[in-house]
Amino acid sequence: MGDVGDMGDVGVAASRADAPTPTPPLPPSPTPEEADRMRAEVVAGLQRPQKELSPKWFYDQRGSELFEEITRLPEYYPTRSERALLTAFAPEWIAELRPASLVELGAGAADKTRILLDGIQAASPGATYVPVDISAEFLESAAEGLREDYPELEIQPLVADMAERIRLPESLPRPAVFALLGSTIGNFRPGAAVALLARTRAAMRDGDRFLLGADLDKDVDVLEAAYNDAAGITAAFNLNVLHVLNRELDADFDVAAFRHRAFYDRAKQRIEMHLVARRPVTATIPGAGTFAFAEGETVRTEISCKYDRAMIEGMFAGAGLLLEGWVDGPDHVHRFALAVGRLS
Ligand code: AVI
Repeated sequence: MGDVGDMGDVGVAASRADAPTPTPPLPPSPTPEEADRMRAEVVAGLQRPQKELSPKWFYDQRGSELFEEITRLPEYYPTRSERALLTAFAPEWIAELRPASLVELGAGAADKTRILLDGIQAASPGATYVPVDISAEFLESAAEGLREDYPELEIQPLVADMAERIRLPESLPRPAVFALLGSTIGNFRPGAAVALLARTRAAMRDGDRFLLGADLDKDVDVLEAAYNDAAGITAAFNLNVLHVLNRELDADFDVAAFRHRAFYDRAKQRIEMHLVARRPVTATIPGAGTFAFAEGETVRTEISCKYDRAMIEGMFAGAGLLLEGWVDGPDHVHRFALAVGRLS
């Protein structure tokens, strides 16, 4: 019980997704072992035919701030769409279900979390909230604020990386809602997404529910605008990964030699974000070597999958979950979905 297990290539990206906090945490400097692991992962990605970097490296303090800005951009509809759906549907659903606990994977100080907590405090005073995040600092500051605002709730933050094993409290009160919001799931490849769901399912018992927030396939212009905002915040967020590598690995990426590119791959139903070399350029990572980028060559930094109901149902089935509930909206142009699963 309580073992959500390895979740593959998810990392910090998933744990922070759509969980903007008023004062993003200062991530601790990596230990030598963490730096070694990061170097090895970065090198493996840069040696692939399509060079790749994990989106988990986006989220240092600056990256977290930029992501928070993204969620408020006029073009970036997912946060607003999900909030509208949660506001419309979560209170009644929670009042009926009366969960004794909420486990939020990728914890939130965000207002979407508060929509759920408002409902839970009203329906089940004394319920437990387990926010799960990789950053102890983030969790502590978020938990402090929440304890003041939700005195009726038992708040038990859990520091864990969704990419690693997550051990839930043995005594987690049931029924529990396991929530994965913000379309965090979209940053996983399909196999890893099903693995994440399956491992979450392994922590669930009869009567528990899984609440997924997932972005939906839609008009390409709407999608591409969301990842190519006019203010250039997403571009800065994308390029920030190079600053992270320079700082954490003492690398010498010339950030100005790269530009942001995001496009929708309709066949794969996913946004891809890349960094494009503006000119031939090399970057050295001490202890790992020198990497050459031809002019126009790209490094893929993120995928963001966009689903339809059948895809979510299929992923749930692959993970041993039954799709019990579905709402989408709030309008046709900015469609997002909340999907509810239970053990099948
Ligand atoms: C965190 N994640 C769900 C965001 C997304 O939309 O895939 C990350 C993001 N990347 C660019 N803009 C937002």
